[in-house]
Amino acid sequence: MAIYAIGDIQGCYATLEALIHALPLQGGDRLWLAGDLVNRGPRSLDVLRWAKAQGERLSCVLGNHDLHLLGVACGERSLGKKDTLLPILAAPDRDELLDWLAHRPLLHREGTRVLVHAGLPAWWSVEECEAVAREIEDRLRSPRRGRHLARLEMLPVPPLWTPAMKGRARRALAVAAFTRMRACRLDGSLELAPKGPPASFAPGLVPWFHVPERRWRGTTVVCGHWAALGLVLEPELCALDSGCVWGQQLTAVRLEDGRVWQQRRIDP
Ligand SMILES: [Mn+2]
Repeated sequence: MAIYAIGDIQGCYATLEALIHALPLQGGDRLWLAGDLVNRGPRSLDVLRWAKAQGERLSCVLGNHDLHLLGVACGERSLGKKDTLLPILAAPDRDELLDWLAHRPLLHREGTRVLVHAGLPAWWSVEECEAVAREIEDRLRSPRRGRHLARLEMLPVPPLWTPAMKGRARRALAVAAFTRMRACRLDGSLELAPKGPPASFAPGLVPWFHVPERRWRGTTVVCGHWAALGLVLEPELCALDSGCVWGQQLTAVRLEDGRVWQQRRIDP
């Protein structure tokens, strides 16, 4: 039984189909998706329908674009010029799809492996990350999802967690870390602006997974979100966003042996 982890699909359904077709999937094998199933690419609706139909063999986490879709659908956020979410919002099965999406976790853990869209903040252990993820997920599944989403999106988030930080501020910071983080200062505090590769960072900034005192050590983090970073496989990191939606590759990695499959974007 193998787990195939796939990076940010962002509506590139034809590319996803081709990649899945190339995988030597056998009965009992499973799929992990690193989030951002939707937006920017042309066929987000097909991606959502496909993912929902996979049932128990698929585990996927929420990315920033998935949260944006949920926010737009309940009227708490506006569509941006580059968004390609209208076919979902107009679909006859939109409510089932959005409800399925809202029930995806922010963080999925199996043993020493964690699936999360952007990464884990240095200041929490894996167990602490899981606990705050569960708090947020409960709120996303409640009838007042829109209100909770609006509160989570309140910016600016404080960049660094302290034990005095509880409740909504702690949850907003956790969502920023789990779904948007790339660069951190050496103390682990978030710097959300830089989007480029680590080599372009200002002095004093490091990738989130290289903060020296990271409490989640001992875990392999499977993630996406950072196209400019590209595919990175390290003992504690499996970073999967290889820029499919930007005309590059959609990547799958078999977690058991690190074997890689890639499919160049074929969506128009
Ligand atoms: Mn993302």
